[in-house]
Parts: sequence; C-alpha cells; structure tokens
Amino acid sequence: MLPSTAGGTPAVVPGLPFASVRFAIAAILVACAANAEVTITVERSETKPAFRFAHVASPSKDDAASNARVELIAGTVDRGSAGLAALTDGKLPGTEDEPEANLFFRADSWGGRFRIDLGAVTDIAAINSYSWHPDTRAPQVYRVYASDGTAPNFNPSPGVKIDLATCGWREIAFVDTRTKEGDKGGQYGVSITDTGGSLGRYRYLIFDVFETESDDPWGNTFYSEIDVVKK
Ligand SMILES: [Ca+2]
Repeated sequence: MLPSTAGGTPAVVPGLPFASVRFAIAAILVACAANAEVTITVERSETKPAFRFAHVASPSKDDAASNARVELIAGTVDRGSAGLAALTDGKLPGTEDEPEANLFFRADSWGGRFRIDLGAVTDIAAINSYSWHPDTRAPQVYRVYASDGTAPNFNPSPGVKIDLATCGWREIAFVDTRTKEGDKGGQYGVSITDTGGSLGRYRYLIFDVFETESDDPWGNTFYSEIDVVKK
C-alpha cells in the first residue's frame, strides 16, 4: 500500500518525482488503512540542540516502549552498532556519526526485521522514530505492523517470506523519508498518528527496516530511538 496525498501535500513515494522537502518543514503523508486514517509526519533538522522539531515530539525517555522487549526476527545487526537496545534506551547520539549510539543493520544488506513487545495491550496514540547521520544513513524507510497477539493463528516471529496479514498482524504505515533532491543527512523525526487519536490497541509491533540505497554498502539507517506513545 502506497501513501496517498492529502490536503494538497505531496506524498513521498519511491520512484516518483517529489518536490524537495526542506529541512525544518514537515511533510505530511497520509496512508489509508482499514478503519483508520494514519498520518505520517516527517521532519528533518540540522540545527542544535539535537532532535528538536516543530511538529514531531522530541525523543522520550519515558514512553510505552521504554521497558519493552526488542527482539530480532530477521536480518543481521551490524557489529559496529549499539544493537537493538539503542532503540528504547532513551539515549541519543551526541554527534551526527556515532555508530555506538544507534541501531543499524549490517553493511551491504537489505535491512532487518525486529519486534517490540510492550508487555501488555496498549492503546497507542503515536509511534515515533528518530535517526541521525550526515549522509544517506539518515533517512528512514520502514514498514510497521501491529498485533494484540490474540489471533488464534498469531505468529510472534514471522519470517520475511510470510504475509503478516495471514498471521495476526496489521500494517500500520509505510514510512519513506527519502527525497529526490537536496541533502540527505541530518536528524529525522517521524511521527505516526491517527486522525481519530488512536492507532489502535496493540501489544506487539514489527518493524521491517530497509536500506535507503544500495549504491554502496552504507545504506542502512542509523536509528537512534523509537518511542511508542500511550493514548
Ligand atoms: Ca537510543
């Protein structure tokens, strides 16, 4: 499912022309999901202090994902990265190129899949993701799925060849913050919300994270933090 346009704002769709998104300007994407209208707000900043945005909340140390279990399902975490723990530790990189403060997947690989277990079914108001790098490892490309884990055929660790819709998962959003023109680097903040105020009641999230480019081996995004905001 590709994001559609809304309110005259162009959506970022891979392979299609897109008016360049200047940093500090929010791009609003709207993806149509069943029974809901999901809004994806994207901002890029190169200014200090880090991770301050006009429309996307700054990363939180105390959100519904702060004590979540994060587990790898597919792909290989790069040994030079901080690993999955960096996603929910509430800590942020202090510079634009700090591998040990970010999660990123192995060089020259497609990306990876991980699951966040919130520990209990939670009414989710927002899913926010943050990244920082000087170049093409700054933009974010991922699909996020959610489940309450109650479906009889629920599969908590589906491989990448399995259709998640067939084993208890629902796609929430497809995020792609890449732009055709302009600088790629900087701090990116993404906020996924719903016009109704709630994305739904879920316990588990799966992120399918993809490399932003394959022109060289260094296309896997430096993810600094993921927040899940309880309604
Ligand atoms: Ca972190």
